[in-house]
Amino acid sequence: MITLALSKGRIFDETLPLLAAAGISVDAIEAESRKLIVPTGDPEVRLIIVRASDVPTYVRYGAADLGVAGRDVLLESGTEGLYQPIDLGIARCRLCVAARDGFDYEQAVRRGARMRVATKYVDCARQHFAEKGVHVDLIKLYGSMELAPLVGLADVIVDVVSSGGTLRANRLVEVEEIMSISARLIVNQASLKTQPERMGALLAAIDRAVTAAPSLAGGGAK
Ligand code: PRT
Ligand code: MG
Repeated sequence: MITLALSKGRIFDETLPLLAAAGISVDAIEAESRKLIVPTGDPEVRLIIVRASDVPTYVRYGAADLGVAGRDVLLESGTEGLYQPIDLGIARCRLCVAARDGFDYEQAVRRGARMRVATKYVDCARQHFAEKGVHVDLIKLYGSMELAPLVGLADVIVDVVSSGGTLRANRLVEVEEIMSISARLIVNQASLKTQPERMGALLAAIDRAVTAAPSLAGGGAK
C-alpha cells in the first residue's frame, strides 16, 4: 500500500487532476467526504488528509510514503529525511513583505529602523531580513496576518499572496517579493528503498502527468 498525504483545499483540488492523469482516480463522493483516509481507484494507493503544515511530518516519519507540500511549508519544517523529486507547479503563490498603504518600507530599510514583523514564516522572514541587514522583532502568528499592521501589532507582515485580493481588501500593499512558491512532491527516503518498483512507477507516472499537461499543474499560462 502506498499512502499519499495531502491537505484539504487548494493542494487537494490541484493534485487530484494530476493524479487522474497519472492513472489514479478519486471518486467525487469520497473526495468530498469528511474521511481522513480516502481510497483511490488503485487499491494499492490511498490518500490521507492532514493539515498543510503537518504533511512533511507524516512523510518524514513514514506514516505517509509521499505527500504534497508548499515550498513555504518545507522551508519552515526542514526537509531532513525527505526527497523532493518533483516540483508539481501547483498552488502557486509568492512569499512577500506587505505593509499598510502609506508605510514607507524602503525608507524604513534605509534608515535602519528596527521593524516589527508578524508572520507564520518566522524562519524565512528571519533569514530574509538578516540578508538585507535589517533588524527585526519577529512576532509569530498562525493566521490572519493581514490584521497585524492594521491594529499596530506589527509594521509589516511576511505572508504568501496569490491573487493579492486579501491584501487589497485590508488596504495593505506588497512592498517586496521574497520568493516564488509552488507545491512539491515529497517522498520518504526509506519508502523509496523498501518499495522501489511501486514507488518508482508512481513517481514516473506523476512526473509524466506534470510534464505532459503543464496546464493541469497551473503552469500553462504563467
Ligand atoms: O489554511 P490552513 O491554516 O489549514 O493551512 P495553510 O494556510 O497552510 O493551507 P492552505 O491549504 O491554505 O495552503 C496550502 C499551500 O498553498 C500553502 O502552503 C502555499 O504553498 C499554497 N498557497 C497558494 C497559498 C496561497 N496560494 C494563498 N493565497 N496559501 C495561502 N494563501 C492565503 C494567503 O495568505 C491569503 O491569506 O490565502 C489567502 C488569499 O490569498 P489571495 O492573495 O488570493 O487573496
Ligand atoms: Mg490557509
